[in-house]
Amino acid sequence: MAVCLTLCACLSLGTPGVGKSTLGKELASRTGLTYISVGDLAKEEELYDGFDEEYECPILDEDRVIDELEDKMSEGGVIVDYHGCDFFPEHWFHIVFVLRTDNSFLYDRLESRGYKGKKLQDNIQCEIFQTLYEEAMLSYSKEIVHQLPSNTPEDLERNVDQIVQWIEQWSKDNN
Ligand code: DAT
Repeated sequence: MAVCLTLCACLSLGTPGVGKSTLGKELASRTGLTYISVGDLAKEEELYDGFDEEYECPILDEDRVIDELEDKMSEGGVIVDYHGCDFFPEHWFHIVFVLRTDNSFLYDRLESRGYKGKKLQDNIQCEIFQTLYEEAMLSYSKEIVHQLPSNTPEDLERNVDQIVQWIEQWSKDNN
């Protein structure tokens, strides 16, 4: 008998440097879900629509990103990593987690990534004003949005364990 499983889809959100890709890759190796970095996908497929001189970064072509991800999302079983979320269809995700990092840790991580000046300050402000957490709370049902601290390796370990448990529970409840 064929069994059709509904696969959980997770969205990992947060300011650059909070640890989304580190967490997403670790989760993928623990759960067998597929890790998708929207930033990497955009780079590989050149899903851009111009260049933002002020923020020194290419502008994401959100419609093309949605088109590109549509098939994978309908299969499910993915962990999507991106800093923002307001352009994703709401029904794509079953669990949304927003990683949060204290300024002192985030400052060092972004500085060692080569961020400086306005770009560094803007990203720190983005974290202080919890911009992406609020975007997530406006874009998804509040019950599926979870805020997680991401300051230390111990936080990372705890977050992975917790999310693995959520995914297992979600799979039991929905299959
Ligand atoms: P993001 O994908 O959000 O931009 P990242 O996964 O590349 O962030 O992590 C940025 C840096 O911080 C990288 O050197 C790994 C480190 N890091 C990530 N999560 C951490 C944690 N919980 N504790 C300590 N360092 C962490």
